[in-house]
Amino acid sequence: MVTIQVHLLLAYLALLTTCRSWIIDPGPQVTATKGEVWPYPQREEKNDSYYILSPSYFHFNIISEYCSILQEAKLRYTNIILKDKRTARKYATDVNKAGIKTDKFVGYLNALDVSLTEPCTGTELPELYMDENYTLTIPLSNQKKPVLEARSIWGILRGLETFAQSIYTYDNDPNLYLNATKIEDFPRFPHRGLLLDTSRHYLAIEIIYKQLDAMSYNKLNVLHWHIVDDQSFPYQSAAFPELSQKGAYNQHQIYTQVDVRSIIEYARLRGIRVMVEFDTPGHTRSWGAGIPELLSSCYKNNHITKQFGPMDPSRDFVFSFLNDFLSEVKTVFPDKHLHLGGDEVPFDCWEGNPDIEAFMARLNITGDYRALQRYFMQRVMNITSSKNLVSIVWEEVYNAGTVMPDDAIVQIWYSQYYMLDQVTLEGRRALYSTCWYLDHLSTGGDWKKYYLCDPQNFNGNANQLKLILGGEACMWGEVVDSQNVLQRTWPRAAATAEKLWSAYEADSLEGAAKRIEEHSCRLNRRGIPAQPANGPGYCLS
Ligand code: CP6
Repeated sequence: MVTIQVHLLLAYLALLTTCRSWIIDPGPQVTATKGEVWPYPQREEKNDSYYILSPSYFHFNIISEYCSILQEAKLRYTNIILKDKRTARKYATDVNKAGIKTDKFVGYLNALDVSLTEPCTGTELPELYMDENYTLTIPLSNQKKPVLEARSIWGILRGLETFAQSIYTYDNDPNLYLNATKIEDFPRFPHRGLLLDTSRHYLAIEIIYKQLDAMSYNKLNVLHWHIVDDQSFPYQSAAFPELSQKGAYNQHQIYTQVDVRSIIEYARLRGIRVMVEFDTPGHTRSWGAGIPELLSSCYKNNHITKQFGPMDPSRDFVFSFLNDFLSEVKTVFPDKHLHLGGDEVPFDCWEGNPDIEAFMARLNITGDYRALQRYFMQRVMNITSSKNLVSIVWEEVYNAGTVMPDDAIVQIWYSQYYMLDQVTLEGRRALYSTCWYLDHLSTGGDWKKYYLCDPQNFNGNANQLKLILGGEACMWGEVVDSQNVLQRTWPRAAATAEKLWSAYEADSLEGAAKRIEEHSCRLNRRGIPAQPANGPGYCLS
């Protein structure tokens, strides 16, 4: 009896203590790190010794020849570092119980040498497989100079981001701090993308700029611009202006040639490729507003209806139009890759259309709509190849058994890892997105489910693994517009960014939670309205 009472008392006390800690210690769910880098660098030797970086003296010292991308980056990062003072929570490791600083003060850091070891003209374009390696050395002794070194301008850009993220400060402290470190960094995958959809909702140019800023803060390097779709055609074509005149939601929500070029240039200066997608033959209803002959008419009980389906493969006009249209696209979008879509092709409007049925009979494929789908995509890919562009297609094109150019890339969006195995076993390159759909919401802190995904989680040999170019976080536009797209993208896409940049076993969920807590606040300070990364907590502005 007595023992039972003792047990009850102990249980009661335990409960009381737990409740008390809930009541009197309502701290953040996850404590943020201080000056940690996101995405996590490949190799880092960090030290407790720290420098003080005085805002009135600090400057970048460029010890290479003139390069305009570098000059512009210097201005941006000078702004970020000096105007955007870090505030991080004070840490027990900084002071011992007597309140004395235990970390070692190395000295004042007034300059970072920036050394680009190979020439840069300032006109270069970011591309697949570009060199993004860099080393950042903040030495243990102030006898040696701190230096950021890279062979290419893209590596310098990534290194400047790392340097800026490493700086921290304290509440009410005018100084900036930086720990001694040696970082040797490079990306795990060459293609690290974010898909934005500007058809379901128009995204203001300023919002696209913010997305590009945020991408550069996460070392993402491809903007997959799903620019048009069924719902609207906001791309203003120079050769076919009727497409946006009739197909855009309205004439305010369009991207002019100047807008598109500005976005591409803004991205280029940050080492980000713009890979545009013109999805065909499905997802094209808005094209029909301007040029109705492109689409197949739907039939019901042998009668034509007012409905339109995918592009009409039976008309030569469709392919000669696409040839002309894609010629323009190639002059506007300088990337060597063109995304042709090819996803979710509905057959119901090809079925019963007498012209299409007759055409299929001529091809000897009566009743085989998949064969017609293959025919369409093959002809479009012949057009892209003839323009020396590399095709990227959604996985349906591959699954339909389409004969593709050897260099065509397959983007997987609904199949699991086994499809990566299948595609790469043929020696074909692949991108993965299945696990990174940002329009799928779950409860707070859902970055973790994105963090647990790895595009090399299949039993492939070394050659297969090399064919995985990376992946993309997809922010489809049905339920996001300029008002909420940034909040919904960040910091969730940051999880994808780290999986695609950092080493296979970069960090635990626990470690990542602390760093993403800091990173999300960092994005806020830099003007990106990222939502809270974890549970309850706070940012110091
Ligand atoms: N739009 C286009 C979409 C989607 C695809 N293509 C999509 C499909 C399913 C989900 C999310 C997005 N909205 N053109 C598929 C690649 Cl769950």
